[in-house]
Amino acid sequence: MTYETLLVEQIEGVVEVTLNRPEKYNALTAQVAREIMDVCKKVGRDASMRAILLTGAGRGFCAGQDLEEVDDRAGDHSFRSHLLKTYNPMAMAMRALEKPIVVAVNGAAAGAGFGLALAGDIRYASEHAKFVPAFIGIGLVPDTGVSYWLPRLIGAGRAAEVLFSNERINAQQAAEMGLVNKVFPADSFLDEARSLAQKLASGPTLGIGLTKRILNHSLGVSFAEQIDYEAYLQDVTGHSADYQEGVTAFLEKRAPEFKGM
Ligand code: T3D
Repeated sequence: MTYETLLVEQIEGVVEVTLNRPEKYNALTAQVAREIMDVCKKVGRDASMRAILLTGAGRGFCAGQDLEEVDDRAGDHSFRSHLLKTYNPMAMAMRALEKPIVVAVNGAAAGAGFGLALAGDIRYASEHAKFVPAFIGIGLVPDTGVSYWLPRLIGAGRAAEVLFSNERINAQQAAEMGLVNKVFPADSFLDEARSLAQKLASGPTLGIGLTKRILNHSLGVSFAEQIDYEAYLQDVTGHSADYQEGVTAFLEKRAPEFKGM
């Protein structure tokens, strides 16, 4: 797969996506958003692609909107329309993809780049990672789902504090708050993230994908609706080859070989 702004490589079942504008801290443009959406579409359609690993080239993970690219902020520029065409569908494509997305946060994740990191499922951080809201620093409200995930991950009061004050969060603080799952030394963190992505890719990826769907569903419904939805999807996974293999392997006391179907 060839892209202008991304490096994309399939390694066994994992599609490794590297944001590749290092001189700009991998700042976002409409093209980057389009390319991420395209990767999600391809991965969604290809059974051999069972997980995504997303990271950034160079020192930054993603600095949010490329502030040098927007040339008509005054006048008729519609910020709303820009988001509806770019970062909203990008974040939706990542959430809707029923395959796991591991985000390896190598450096600064700012503004919409913070949202990009939060749109993945599991975040591993290098000790050099930092999360920078950035929006209020330039007088904007959050976008790309930051105002959705932040209160859910760190609590409403803490989210208000971080977003109002544009507080920079370092890797250790991010782990303590639950923004990232784990922090590793810079020289080993990518291997750790790769190893997690490979492990997920060789797991029961139908079940993982539907678990992602079930978690998404839980965010907007009552307890009664959620357990009803669990029962519905349990029926789907219960009739899968992976379920048969999982139970057979357990009874035969061997490791299961999941196919993701
Ligand atoms: O405006 C609209 O269209 C609305 C869209 C909104 C969506 C958003 O994402 S709003 C938020 C936009 N992002 C920001 O405001 C972040 C701005 N950048 C920073 O705050 C810092 O650069 C970082 C926290 C990301 C990193 O800090 P640090 O100290 O590690 O690095 P640095 O020296 O500030 O930046 C390194 C280089 O990246 C530098 O280039 P240079 O001087 O080496 O040539 C810097 O200009 C460049 N860079 C960083 N962020 C951006 C950027 N270039 C373009 N756009 C950026 N957003």
